[in-house]
Amino acid sequence: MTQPLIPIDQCPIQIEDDRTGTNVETLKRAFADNLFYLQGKYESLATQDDFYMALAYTLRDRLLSRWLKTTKTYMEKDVKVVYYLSAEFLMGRHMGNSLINLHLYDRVRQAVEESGLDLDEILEHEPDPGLGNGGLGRLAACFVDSLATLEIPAVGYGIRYEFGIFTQAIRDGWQAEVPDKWLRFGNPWEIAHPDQAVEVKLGGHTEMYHNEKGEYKVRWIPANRVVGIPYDTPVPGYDTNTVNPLRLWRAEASDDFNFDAFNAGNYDGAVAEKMRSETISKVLYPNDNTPQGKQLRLEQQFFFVSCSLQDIIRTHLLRHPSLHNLHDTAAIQLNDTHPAVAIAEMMRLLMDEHEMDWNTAWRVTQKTFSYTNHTLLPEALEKWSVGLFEYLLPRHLEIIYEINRRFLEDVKRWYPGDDNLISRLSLIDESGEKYVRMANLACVGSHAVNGVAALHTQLLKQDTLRDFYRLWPGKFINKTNGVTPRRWILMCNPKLAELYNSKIGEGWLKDLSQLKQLEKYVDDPDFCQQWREIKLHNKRQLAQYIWEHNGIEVDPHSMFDIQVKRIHEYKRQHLNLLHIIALYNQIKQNPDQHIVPCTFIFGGKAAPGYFMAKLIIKLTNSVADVINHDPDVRGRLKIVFLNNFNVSLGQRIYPAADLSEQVSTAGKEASGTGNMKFAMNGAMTIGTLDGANIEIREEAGEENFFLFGLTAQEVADTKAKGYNPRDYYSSNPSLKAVIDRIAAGYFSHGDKELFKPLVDSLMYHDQYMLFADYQAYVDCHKQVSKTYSDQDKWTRMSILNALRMAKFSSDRTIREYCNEIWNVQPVPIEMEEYSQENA
Ligand code: BZD
Repeated sequence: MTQPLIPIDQCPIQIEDDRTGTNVETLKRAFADNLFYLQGKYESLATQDDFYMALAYTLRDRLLSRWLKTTKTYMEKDVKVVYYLSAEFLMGRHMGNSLINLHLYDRVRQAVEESGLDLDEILEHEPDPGLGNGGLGRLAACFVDSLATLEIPAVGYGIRYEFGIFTQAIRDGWQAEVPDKWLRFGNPWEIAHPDQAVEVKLGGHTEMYHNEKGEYKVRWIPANRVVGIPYDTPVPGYDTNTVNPLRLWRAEASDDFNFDAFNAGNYDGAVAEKMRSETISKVLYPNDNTPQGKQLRLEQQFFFVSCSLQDIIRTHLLRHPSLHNLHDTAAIQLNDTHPAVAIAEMMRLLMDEHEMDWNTAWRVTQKTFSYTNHTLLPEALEKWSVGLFEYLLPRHLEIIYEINRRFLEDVKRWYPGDDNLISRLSLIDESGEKYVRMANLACVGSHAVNGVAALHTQLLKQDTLRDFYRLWPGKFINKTNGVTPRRWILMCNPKLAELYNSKIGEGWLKDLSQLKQLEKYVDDPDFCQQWREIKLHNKRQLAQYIWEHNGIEVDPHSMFDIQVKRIHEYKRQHLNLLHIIALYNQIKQNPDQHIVPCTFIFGGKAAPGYFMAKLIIKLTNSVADVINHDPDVRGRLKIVFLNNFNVSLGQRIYPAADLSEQVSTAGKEASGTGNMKFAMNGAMTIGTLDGANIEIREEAGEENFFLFGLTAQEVADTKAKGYNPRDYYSSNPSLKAVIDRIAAGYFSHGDKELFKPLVDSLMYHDQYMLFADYQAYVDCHKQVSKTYSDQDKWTRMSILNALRMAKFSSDRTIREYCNEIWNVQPVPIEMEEYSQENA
């Protein structure tokens, strides 16, 4: 007699087999098995990529039982889920993270070594998935790590770009962009789910019709349809069973569309159309803080938003008969305005596809959404031309007009006669060509709006979103950013983590405030000695990397003064350069004077179309060329531009820094998160009162922070009075000498034209007020040098910085979002008992 079939999810799970077992022998067997059966290679012919792939599958297998159990638990318990919508997730490499979060580092290392291989080499073989530009995308990655670690039901929704952020090469000192083919060898971490594909409409027109109840309804007749295929990547929590999905959508042409064209005999046309559809998820736009206004970008935004909302609604309807209570099962976060079209798409789905009336749909939408703003730069606020919007999303434009009409009616009632207020609040900018203002849409459609550092939120309330704050003060809330201590301490600085573990155990990894217990060691000579040795070790490793990649020899005992981040005028990499040139001028005047040996390290990508940012890179390399080779300098100053700054390079850099450069014009950097990574790894900060620097200084203690420069208020006041950079130039001989040297072609083989645009921009505009802050910066650096010369004092300050950064764990940030915005609770995942061996 045949056995009755047991439903698959009720099958007793075999907990110790070649796909789940975690003893060294099993791991070795699984690794060999994957090499043979998945890579199709004998060990003798396998490449490093094969080994990497085989090991990645070995780890993914070990995540799967927890992953499936997590999904099943969420369904059964019908929990509220956080949906984090972000056009970017800058995840960094997965393998090291999985090893850490599965607690498998040591055993896998042993298994790999006993197989005659080197784990570090294999780890280096993983491509760094660059599906983001910078801070905003990396923040999303830290957030999904913390969500899983805190056992919060969550899904990250985004785009599976075939090409991530370009690889940066440096040719003749200039940035060159090389495409990033990160999927070339396949991606072992993701699982595609074509069964859950969804259709997305684009273009066309709308029409009215009567439904069966005799009501007027609108339907959208699209000109084109594309299909979104979801690819899921596991996001494991640290020291929990929770494994949440990161669900990224890939665009594919819809079959019936091609079929029609094909049947009509238009084969070329069908293929061309197919390719056009598929370009939607081809490439990440490499601009940060400068919107592009390109049709394809709007298509990308709408594509992933529509896929994600349809998926969220499908999930809800599996457990609930209607969408009236969607906000009880879903909290949707908009990571900047890139997904803000979701407000209109949700309204459309609820009304046109699920028969909800306007008022109910609007209530549900507002209760479901919340919005994070990441920028104060006015030019970076996204707006889409009404013409383009209408062409691509005709139904959404109608809905936005209707939201606007109702919203402005309310405003007129609340503030009668204030026409200026109306035109500022309107979702449509009508000052010239008409635009849809995405930040306004996001504010109106959300129940919470947050900035990403205290000052940033305050400035949003005061300036950028002032009028909305006046209407709804209760909507605005600050959520200071954070970063995950798993990747940004444990993974990147294992020796520091080991020191912490040896004193207080591993609890700090989930509760960073435990590091405060270590403050009692700040005067303990042994501890301080170990601290210095760890820093020196990390600096030696970076020096080795610099030698191998740049051919520059740097002294690990010199001060490592580092600025790594996107290249942008407001971030003022060129202020750093002005200071370096000032030091050089001093040496040229008096080659024998004492200066503290210093290695200045830069890294960061410029948007390909941002000429001034690219010129700053060229100037950095040109200054490096001259100074590094000048015999008068005698190696006391070295300048290094590390190309292709990305997450994995960051992991080498932050732990090796003595000094972290956070020198943006006050009021311009929303938060910064690199500043947090540096400080957590024991770097001192030289910085302005901008973004989260202010809070870092508060936490570290003001005596442990090198502060300089105008405040945001002073910047505004100085501008208002009429700022003239030439006054600073003429009255400051040091500044004049620096600028004159650049202008004279000293760093450009006598070519006076090369850096003229940069010099002129400073002399005649200086929008970011480098000249106003120059002297304060140079003076502050003198303090830094003096302090660095007293190694005991420096060590003490470094230790206190690192130990006092608990506030900047993204776990703290996420707890606040959970309690104050999302209203979600942890849901622990119970696993069946593991065998003794795994315990
Ligand atoms: O977001 C950054 C801000 O500049 C930082 O101050 C802040 O710390 C982080 C995280 O909140 N913004 C971005 O990184 N923005 C982008 O990358 C971006 C990308 C595309 C379009 C516009 C901006």
